[in-house]
Amino acid sequence: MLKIYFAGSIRGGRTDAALYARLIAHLKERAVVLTEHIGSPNAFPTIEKNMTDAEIYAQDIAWLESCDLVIAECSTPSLGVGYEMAYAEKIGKPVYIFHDSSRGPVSAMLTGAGYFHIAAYDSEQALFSAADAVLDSFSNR
Ligand code: 6IA
Repeated sequence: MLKIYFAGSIRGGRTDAALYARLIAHLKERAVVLTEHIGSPNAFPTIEKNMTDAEIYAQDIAWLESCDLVIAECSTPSLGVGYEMAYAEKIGKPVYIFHDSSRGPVSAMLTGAGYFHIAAYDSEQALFSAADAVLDSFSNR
């Protein structure tokens, strides 16, 4: 099964946590999501309590190295997600970035890099359809 590294804001702000959870559930119908905790309603701060930051970093880097593709929801800006995007680019993983069109453009460091697949969506259904199209393109490879 396709392995997806899903990236979404944790310490950057949990405004979109419920949306991450719904998107992750949707992706899991067809793929393995290595980082499904990102959508957990309690991801911050309760479930951090058993891991040091160094352990979190090491685990996430290992998952990034082993994934087939990265999907990031970037409507809430996050330093950690930005770091993961740059890391994924350096190791050549395909990265698909989605953001809510009503909440402004994403960083020029992402749009300007020329590496990332970036798509704005105007409804949750549009987001799911766009994600489905990404998965379709991988299953047909
Ligand atoms: O700067 P941020 O915290 O917003 O960065 C969020 C991104 O960094 C996410 O895409 C995650 O992949 C990664 N990240 C940040 N904190 C954690 C974390 N905390 N666990 C896993 N990935 C994290 C502890 C929660 C865990 C024990 C379930």
